[in-house]
Amino acid sequence: MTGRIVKALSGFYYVDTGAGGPIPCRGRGKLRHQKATPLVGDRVEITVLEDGTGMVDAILPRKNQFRRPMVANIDQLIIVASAAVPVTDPFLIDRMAAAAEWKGCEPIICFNKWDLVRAEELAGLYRAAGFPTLKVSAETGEGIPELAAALAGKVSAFTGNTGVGKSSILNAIQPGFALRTGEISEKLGRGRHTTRHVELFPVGDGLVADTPGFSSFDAEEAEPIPGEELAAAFRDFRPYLGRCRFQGCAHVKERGCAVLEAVRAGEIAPGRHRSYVRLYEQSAGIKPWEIKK
Ligand SMILES: Nc1nc2c(ncn2[C@@H]2O[C@H](COP(=O)(O)OP(=O)(O)OP(=O)(O)O)[C@@H](O)[C@H]2O)c(=O)[nH]1
Ligand SMILES: [Mg+2]
Ligand SMILES: [Zn+2]
Repeated sequence: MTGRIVKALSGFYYVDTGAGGPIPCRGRGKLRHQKATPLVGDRVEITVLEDGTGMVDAILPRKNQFRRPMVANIDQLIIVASAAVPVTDPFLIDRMAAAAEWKGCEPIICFNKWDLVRAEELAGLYRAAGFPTLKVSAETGEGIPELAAALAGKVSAFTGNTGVGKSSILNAIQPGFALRTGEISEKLGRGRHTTRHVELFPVGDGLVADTPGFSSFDAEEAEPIPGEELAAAFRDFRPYLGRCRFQGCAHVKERGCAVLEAVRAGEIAPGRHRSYVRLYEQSAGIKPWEIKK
């Protein structure tokens, strides 16, 4: 039988085969020998045993895979951001958007807590950069129908710093989920990790993964993108690529750089370019085996 892993917890992979509930499965030893770790979102072949549990025999080829969050075969990454506590560092948005783009996954920027802070300027910046941008409030329900419409027919994953309201948004879309959400620790300005595992939920004819948020401590732990492929993962840079004076221009501080010219002309937001430079500098330290599309 084939199915999709919808949850991975305590050594079991829960496989949805489309009939009945998800089947708890163990991984076969040979997967370990192939160093293949099944991920939530993986399409897998399983054998169902007499006791109703199963074995994962093989992982079918992936469209893409992420380590932050740990998911595979994602069509859309919903980057949840907040301009209220805990405030999202735009660098995190840029990093996740570039990773999604590079892996062939559509980034959607979703500003939550719109009832508390209407971050029009920031949202406008991302809209101008060419991203689908949503403004929602899990509290009042504002923008939730638009988000639900964007999820239709796709496999999506929520990501964002802990406490931005990923689980709250899912509950707003479908109150029946009753996912646990956590109070923000005001003193620290960041949430505790409330969601502790990745799980895919059906929403209409789509699937959405709730994921644990990242904290400020692992903000530097990136999805590594090779430096020479980074500029193409910034969709607002693309119109200028190939127009620099020097071939192989890094778009950092080179003379005659068309990207830098566009920043000076106000066509590319300076903050987006700063994020690019920060990721470009990090890319120098990437080991080849860390790179996984
Ligand atoms: N005012 C307001 N509060 C919100 C909104 N969305 C979430 N919250 C609150 O923010 C806190 C954190 O929400 P969660 O849904 O647990 O955040 P999360 O992103 O799932 O966090 P992790 O699971 O730790 O990654 C809770 O106290 C929510 O009630 C919103 O749109 N408006
Ligand atoms: Mg959560
Ligand atoms: Zn350049």
